[in-house]
Amino acid sequence: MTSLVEQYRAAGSLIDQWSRVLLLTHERPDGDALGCLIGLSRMLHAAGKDVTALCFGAPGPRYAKLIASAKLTIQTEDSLEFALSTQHSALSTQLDGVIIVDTCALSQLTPAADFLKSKAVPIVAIDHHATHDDIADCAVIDPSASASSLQVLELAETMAWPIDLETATALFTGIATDTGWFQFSNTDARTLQAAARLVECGVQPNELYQTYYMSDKPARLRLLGAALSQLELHAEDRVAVLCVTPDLLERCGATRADSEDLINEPMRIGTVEASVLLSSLDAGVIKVSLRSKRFVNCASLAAELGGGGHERAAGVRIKSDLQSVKELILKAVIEQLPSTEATGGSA
Ligand SMILES: [Mn+2]
Repeated sequence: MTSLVEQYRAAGSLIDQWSRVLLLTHERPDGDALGCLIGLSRMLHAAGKDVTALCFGAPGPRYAKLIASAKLTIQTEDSLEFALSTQHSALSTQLDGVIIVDTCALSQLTPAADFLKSKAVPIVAIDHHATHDDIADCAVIDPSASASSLQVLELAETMAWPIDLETATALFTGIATDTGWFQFSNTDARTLQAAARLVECGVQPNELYQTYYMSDKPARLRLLGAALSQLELHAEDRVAVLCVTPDLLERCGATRADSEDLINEPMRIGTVEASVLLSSLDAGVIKVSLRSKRFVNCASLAAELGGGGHERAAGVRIKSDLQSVKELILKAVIEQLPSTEATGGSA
């Protein structure tokens, strides 16, 4: 078993040899995905490398300032889609390596899946998810890390890559958002110590909090209110279900990005053990997000249905109608709950 430091050194040494690097992360990138993408691309750019960071899907509006401050052009998939889908060998002549961050699952990298499977270019993966595919030549997979941005920070420190304020801000963003601003169960000493090192670099946590959580547009709050007004509680109020449909988004003048973190709201209810968010996407696909407090293993539940994630937070996409998916997920979640007598709950 190689130590974490040795794994970082192996990944870092490989990256150090590359001059043209493509950075990839999961579809619909969150704060951690963007933190890794922006942090890594700044550090590699500063080292004189030619870096392309590719986002599949637009980042949430709250991260506009982070992306702008990083002076980074995050390309959308359109610009490279043709190359990823059809020109693997041509792309391999333009790239020395690919770094995948905050995922290592082909199902979350659909537009690049064929390219990655072609093994045309060496792949490094930095990920903290329990479920992953065997696609990387060199992988640092660490489910005990609260965020991939924490892994990127540790990688940078291991390799002595300089970390400037914007890089530190990006990595702090990733760590803070993946831990629910240091509230979730993944917030450990390693996380807080890493956050402290980033604050020593000049990061201003309060300013970032204002930017990310106190800068919502009215449409987002309208969506929150509308979704919560239809909140369903099942199994003695222990399972909460929220649904976001295109119709609801339209009524609120909101976009899908506005539903980020919506799933955490029902967790405020004392009795709620698990929260389920069902979002209907195009082409009859339902995106299922899962969160749990203690008993429900979201990762295994999602994995059984073809998705993945962490024990307390996971997701899966299912091609079916909303009602069928709701019934399927509710049954699976409730099966994992202990009897109410065992938890001391009232019947
Ligand atoms: Mn993450």
